[in-house]
Amino acid sequence: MNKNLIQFIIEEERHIPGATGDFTDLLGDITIACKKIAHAVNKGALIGVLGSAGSENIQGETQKKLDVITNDIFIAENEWGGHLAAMASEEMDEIYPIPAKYPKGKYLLTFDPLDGSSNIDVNISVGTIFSILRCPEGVTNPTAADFMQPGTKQVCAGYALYGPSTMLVITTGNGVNGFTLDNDIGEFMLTHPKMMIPADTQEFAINMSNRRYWEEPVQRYVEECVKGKDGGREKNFNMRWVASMVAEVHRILTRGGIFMYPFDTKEPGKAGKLRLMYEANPMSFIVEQAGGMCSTGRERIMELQPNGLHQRVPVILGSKNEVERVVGYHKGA
Ligand code: P6P
Repeated sequence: MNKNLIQFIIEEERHIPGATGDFTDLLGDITIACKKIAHAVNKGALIGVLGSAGSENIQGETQKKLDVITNDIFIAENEWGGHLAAMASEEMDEIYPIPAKYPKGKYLLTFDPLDGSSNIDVNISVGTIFSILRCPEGVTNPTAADFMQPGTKQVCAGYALYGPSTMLVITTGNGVNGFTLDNDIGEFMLTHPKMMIPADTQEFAINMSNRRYWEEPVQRYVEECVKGKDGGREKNFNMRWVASMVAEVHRILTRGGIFMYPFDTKEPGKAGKLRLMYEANPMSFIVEQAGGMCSTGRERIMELQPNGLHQRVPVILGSKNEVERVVGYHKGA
């Protein structure tokens, strides 16, 4: 019989000295939020949640109604439990301190409540990404500065993928495990234990329309993939681009691949498109725990010292041997 997520976490927790069950309860609250988001995403037009909210987030991106709805769901499910001191979201300019009427806890939560939301109106898979940090010792009223911890400090990272199946994939630093939502009983069941990324791949994912803005090492790598055996590589490659990072990462966890949203000169002052705190770092923790590699092209993403809640970074992640090749091209440039 497949284990459900909470049973799996409780059994994991027994290996963690001093574990109090606080983390397990927090993950339970996050899981309920993901189930509620899955329901809203699945109902879509039937309950009038598609289309634009008529507002913009701090990124200057038009918010979809579901961006706002899913952010509200994450806040409502996680603010009352007493496990968090504060939260931060792609959809909120500032951090969200836990209201005084609720007890505060020892964790900080960052999340992108609906990643890939530009796909929601065209019924393509979207996801939720979350990351759990420890609130610094003795800090009861955290500020944004208390969130500025490198990815190596993450206690847990996970994503929910709202696709043909709704899945939850998490790591607490002891490998990566995938759970599928059984709608008949409303539980996430362990279906993909110990997920590992093959070290080699013949599939790359990048938004080719940005090609003229990339740096030379990325231009070289992608050109070689496109040429395949005719360009010096030992194999031919296939290309994918879903424009939903959660779907790309899940495909790579399942069958290998390399995903790149590299540095580009498209918009001056933007180091890349993806955000460090609630996209690049949680996905890096998951990918590294599954034997993959994550780099900006020049540095390991999880070692970056954050300097802002909504800081953007270049992201090159996936099958270790291919990411190492791209990093090598950067070194040689
Ligand atoms: P583009 C979604 O908006 C996102 O943050 C990632 O999920 C996705 O990989 C990327 O942006 C898509 O960007 O420029 O191709 O639309």
